[in-house]
Amino acid sequence: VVTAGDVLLRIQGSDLRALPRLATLVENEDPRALEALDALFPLTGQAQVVGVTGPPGAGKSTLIAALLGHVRAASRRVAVLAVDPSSPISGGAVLGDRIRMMDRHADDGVFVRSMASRGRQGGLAWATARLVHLLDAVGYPLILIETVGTGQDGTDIASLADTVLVVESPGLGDGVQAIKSGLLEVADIVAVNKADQPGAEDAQRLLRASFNLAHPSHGRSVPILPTVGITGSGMSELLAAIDDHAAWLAESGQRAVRRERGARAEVLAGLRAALDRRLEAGPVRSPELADLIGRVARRDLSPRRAVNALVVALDSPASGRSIGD
Ligand SMILES: Nc1nc2c(ncn2[C@@H]2O[C@H](COP(=O)(O)OP(=O)(O)OP(=O)(O)O)[C@@H](O)[C@H]2O)c(=O)[nH]1
Ligand SMILES: [Mg+2]
Repeated sequence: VVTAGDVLLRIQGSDLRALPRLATLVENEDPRALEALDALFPLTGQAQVVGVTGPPGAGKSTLIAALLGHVRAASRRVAVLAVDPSSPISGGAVLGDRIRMMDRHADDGVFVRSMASRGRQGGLAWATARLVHLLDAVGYPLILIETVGTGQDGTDIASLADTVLVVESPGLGDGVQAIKSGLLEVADIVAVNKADQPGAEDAQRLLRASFNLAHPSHGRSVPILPTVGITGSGMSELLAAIDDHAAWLAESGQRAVRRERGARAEVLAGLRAALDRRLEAGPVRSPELADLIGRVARRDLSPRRAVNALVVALDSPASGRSIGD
C-alpha cells in the first residue's frame, strides 16, 4: 500500500510511477489512499482546472484529444479525466480511444483516466474532485475534465472548475442545444465545434446574440470560437483562450471567489454523502437522536420538528470540538 509519505518522497523525486495505482485507490475510496490525499491537500490549488462540457456527441473527446496535441507541443504537462465517457446517446468514442488514436498514450506528460459515474450520487461524481486534487498535488498544471453537460452536472462542473469550456456543435436544425440546456450560464469559453459542417456560422451568431442578451460576465466577454476537433483546426486559439481566462481569473479576483464556491460545494456534497452513508450503516447511537425518535413514536413531536431540531444542532456553537482537530 502506498503511504502519504511514500508518495510525497516519490513526487519530490519526480517519480510518478505510483500515480496510476494511487489514483485507482483514491477512486475506490481506499481509506489509506484517502488519508494520503488529505496529507497532500495543502499542495493543491496550483492547477488550472478546465471543465469541458456540452451536449452528447458535440465532440468533447475529439476536441480534448486535439487540444492535447497543442499542449504537449508546448511541452506542457496535462491531465485529463473523463466522467461517464461515451454516452449511449451519441455513441461517440471514449476519450482514451481518441487519445490512443493520436498515439499519445506513451507520453508521460499526459495522464488520462476515465471514470464511470456508476452508483455514485449527485450528478457529476464528486469522486472526480478527489482525483483532481491528487493530480493538482502531484503537479499537473493543467487538468481537463470531460463531462456530458446536463442539469446537475453543469452546476457541479462549474463549482469544481476554474474555467468552464462549453462545446457546442451546429444543431440538427433545432437551434443550439447549449442554449436550451442552460449550460451557457456557466460558460467561460464556448467552442462551436464541427465548424466544418453546415450551420456553424449560424450557431456562432445565435450564441453571440444569446450572450449579448443575458449572462453575468463580470465585465468579461465570453469568447465563442469555431473549432474542428477532427483536424485540430482552432486549437491554438482555444488554448490561448484558456490561458487568457486563467490570467483574467487571477487579475480580477474571481479565482478566489470560485475557489470559495468550489470548497463550499465540495464540503456540502461530502456532508450529504457522509450523512447518507452513516444513516445507511445502521442505527445511530446518539442519545439525542434516540430521544427525538422516541418522542416522534409517542406522537409527542412531529417528524418534521425532530429533523429541524437535528439540523439546528449543526449551528450550535456548543456542539463540541472544532473540525480538523
Ligand atoms: N465533422 C466533424 N465531426 C466531428 C468533429 N469533432 C468530432 N466529430 C465527430 O463527432 C462524433 C462525436 O465525437 P465525440 O468526441 O465522441 O463527442 P463527445 O462530445 O465526446 O461525445 P460523448 O462523450 O458521447 O457525449 C464522432 O463521430 C466524431 O468523429 C468535427 O469537428 N467535425
Ligand atoms: Mg466523449
